[in-house]
Amino acid sequence: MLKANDPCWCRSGRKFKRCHKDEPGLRPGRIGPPRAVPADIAAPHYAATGGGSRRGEPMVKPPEVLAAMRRTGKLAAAILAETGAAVAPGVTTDELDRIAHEAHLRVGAYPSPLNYRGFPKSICTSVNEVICHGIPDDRPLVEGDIVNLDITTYAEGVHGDTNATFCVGRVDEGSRRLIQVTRECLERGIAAVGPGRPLSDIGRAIEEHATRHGFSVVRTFVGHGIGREFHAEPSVPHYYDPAADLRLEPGMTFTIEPMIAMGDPRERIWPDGWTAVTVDGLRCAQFEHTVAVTDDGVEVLTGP
Ligand code: EYL
Ligand code: CO
Ligand code: CO
Repeated sequence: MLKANDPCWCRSGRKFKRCHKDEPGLRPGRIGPPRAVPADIAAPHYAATGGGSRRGEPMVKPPEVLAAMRRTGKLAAAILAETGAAVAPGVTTDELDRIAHEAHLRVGAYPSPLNYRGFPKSICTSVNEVICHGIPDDRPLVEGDIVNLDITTYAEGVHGDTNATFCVGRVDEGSRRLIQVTRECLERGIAAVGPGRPLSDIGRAIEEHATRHGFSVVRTFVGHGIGREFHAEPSVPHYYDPAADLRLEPGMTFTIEPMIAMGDPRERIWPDGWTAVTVDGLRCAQFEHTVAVTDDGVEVLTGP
């Protein structure tokens, strides 16, 4: 078992001292019942059916949708900060789900993941080698873990999607570097957004930074258009894809959400149908913002 502060360089440096491969690996915990949302909170269309997003959302949003997305994005950012502040050894991921769920209800918002394609909880919590879509359960966080909290908020008829990776107590140097490089990958992806630029500039910037630091980019899961629907066009790859030749236009809104792995970026899905873990059991980190293309650059809608 890796102890707090043990150096872990995995494949990312010359020293190969200890590795997260030595860890026992995460096991599924018990998942509690879905949390209730009062009837006076407006829910997205899929909340009643367990369906997914509908097609037909325009990529370029009208000003009133952008204005609503600005407000909903700020709600999502505040809920992420509040929930992240509760991350500590001994806290279960279901307790984090409860905190985020209640924060949504307090501001009259619906937690978008709840019953999206049948997802059973209000947020995604992805620990250590979980790439994304981890389901909150009764496992207490342990000192040395890393945990991503992914919050999507639905208010005023639009979604805001943001996530961040947090350290549980003291965390080894290799994981801290992974988290820092992943944060920088999101920043560089955002900096590559502007009117007239090809969408592929985003993935190019992210992949360059990740690989320069010896990490790899997850290819299966991508960023996505967002607005009145949770998931819409375009797809936003976090690696260089020459086929992503869409020219960005003012008013387009999408997420950038790079998942950066210490080792092999390929995934395996747990029998729950959701939890995506790295095939080699090495750790993965992620950060996400919802952004809008502006007349002269980019606006982060899920910023403070
Ligand atoms: C749905 C589709 C396999 C996404 C997010 C896509 C999941 C697994 C196929 C959250 C929850 C993206 O954008 C997201 N987070 O930032 N479900 C999601 N799916 C899905
Ligand atoms: Co998200
Ligand atoms: Co997203």
